[in-house]
Amino acid sequence: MTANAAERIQHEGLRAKIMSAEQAAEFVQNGMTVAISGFTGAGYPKALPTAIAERAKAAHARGEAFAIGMITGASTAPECDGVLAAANCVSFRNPFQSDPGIRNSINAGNIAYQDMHLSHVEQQMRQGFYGDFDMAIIEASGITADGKIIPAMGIGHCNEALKAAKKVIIEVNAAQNAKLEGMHDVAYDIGVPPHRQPIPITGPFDRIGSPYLECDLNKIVAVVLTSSGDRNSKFADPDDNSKRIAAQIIDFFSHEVKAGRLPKNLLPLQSGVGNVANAVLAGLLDAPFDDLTGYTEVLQDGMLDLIIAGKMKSASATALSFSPDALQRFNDNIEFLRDKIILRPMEYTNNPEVIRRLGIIGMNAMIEADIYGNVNSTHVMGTKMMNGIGGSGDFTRNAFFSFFVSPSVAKDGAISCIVPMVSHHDHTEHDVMFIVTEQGMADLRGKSPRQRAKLIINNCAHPEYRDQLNDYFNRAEKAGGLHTPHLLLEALSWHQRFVETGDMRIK
Ligand code: 0RQ
Repeated sequence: MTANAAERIQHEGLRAKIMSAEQAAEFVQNGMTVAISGFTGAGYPKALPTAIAERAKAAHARGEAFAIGMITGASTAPECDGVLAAANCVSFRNPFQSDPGIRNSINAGNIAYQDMHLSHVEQQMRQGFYGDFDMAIIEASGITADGKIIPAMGIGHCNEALKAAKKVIIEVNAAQNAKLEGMHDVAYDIGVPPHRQPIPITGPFDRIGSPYLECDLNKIVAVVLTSSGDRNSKFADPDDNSKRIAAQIIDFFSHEVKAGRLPKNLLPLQSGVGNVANAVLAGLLDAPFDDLTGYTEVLQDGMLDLIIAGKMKSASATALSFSPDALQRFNDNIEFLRDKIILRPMEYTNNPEVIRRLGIIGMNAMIEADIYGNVNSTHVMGTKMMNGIGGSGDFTRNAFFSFFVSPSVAKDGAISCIVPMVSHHDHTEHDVMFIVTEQGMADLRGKSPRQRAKLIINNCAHPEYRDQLNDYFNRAEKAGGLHTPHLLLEALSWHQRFVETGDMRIK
């Protein structure tokens, strides 16, 4: 990796547009809608957000308004979402975030946040109801002599952003490995109904596009050079709960292979964000499955290690989101990995058509599930936004197997992650097939609501909450029951009790 980012820009005309982040930020005006690259802490611009934040602070100091609407691929990092939120200059944000600063501003009502399925983002950008995209700010790892853009560690919505935006700023980051060139597969023109065509991905590693992003070069108003790493958050080492969750899923896979319902190398795996999801993949390292494949949106440490260990033969994702150690392993092994990892736009990684065709095994973490199998992935106590639904709905609804995983309790046992009724619905009982906690697993396939309730309470809930849940369910059945027994006035009382007393347990 070179320290001279200018060497990464082979196109003469674009070299002439190199300027400082502060100069480039002058193109960003109050009220603009800006598409910004970045997906789960990878591939986000490192310098422009700070320069825009400084512009905003100066404008605010003069008593002038300065705020932008901001559409990313997914979450970015403190030096993107964080600095912009701190400067109070984001009016609108979608589709997914995880930075504490922006989360607080969203929950305070200062940012209008639209939490949405990632597979919808590019399609909705094309539909035009966001208005014009004034600017796209895209991180790249280089620019070829003919002006093609070599993406960085994440693609997300970059292809659509470059197409939709009136003006473009490219940040070329020399800290990104130059050997990323060739690992991407950027397909365009999914088409608009009624002329949309099938996406020709019939295996997780099919290539259907080109390794480069492209745009009208006349739209590029600035090229900014940077040299700093992605967010690269460290994962917690898998704890006992995560290991128990992983072990149950792996046992279940063995059972399904034996029953002839899964091939020996399973089906392409999708794994969501977070420590538990990553731990499940770590568990597969020692499991008796080989030639695994991945078709996921974010590829984290667990999947990388499966590939390096020779357990997984290939994986497709839209972003690489690694801890610092895993990034080192990625860079050390990049020659080996180059023909085993493919990075695509999120419209393809998360496309329901492809997910259904490939028969993905979707594994996502949740905040809470209710006794009937509805899942809340996004809202703490029904009101506080955590991160967003991200791609969990794209996969859950369309997967061959859809798992939701979580420890059975949070906050030292004061919160049960199995509740009578979820305080916010992201995934309905119709889509959720398996719930797994460290206590056990509930296989909800082919079960009625009452059958599901018994399984979820007795297999998945923490023993401290089982009697309380059974008591709720039994009283709801006796009180008239019907198809899905509930005591409506009591259904959300567990959350209310936590809000009032700091504990869901009835003492
Ligand atoms: O709080 O941070 O204060 O300690 O939630 O919980 O158990 O560490 O779980 O890191 O795996 O994240 C659902 C948020 C889980 C994530 C969620 C508290 C708990 C802790 C984190 P602290 P854990 P994880 C593809 C898939 C939606 C998007 C998605 C997520 C914190 O997985 O955002 O799946 N998913 N995308 O204490 C109150 C409860 C709680 C609770 C846990 N019931 N009530 N707080 N916590 N359960 C990727 C993309 O789409 C980009």
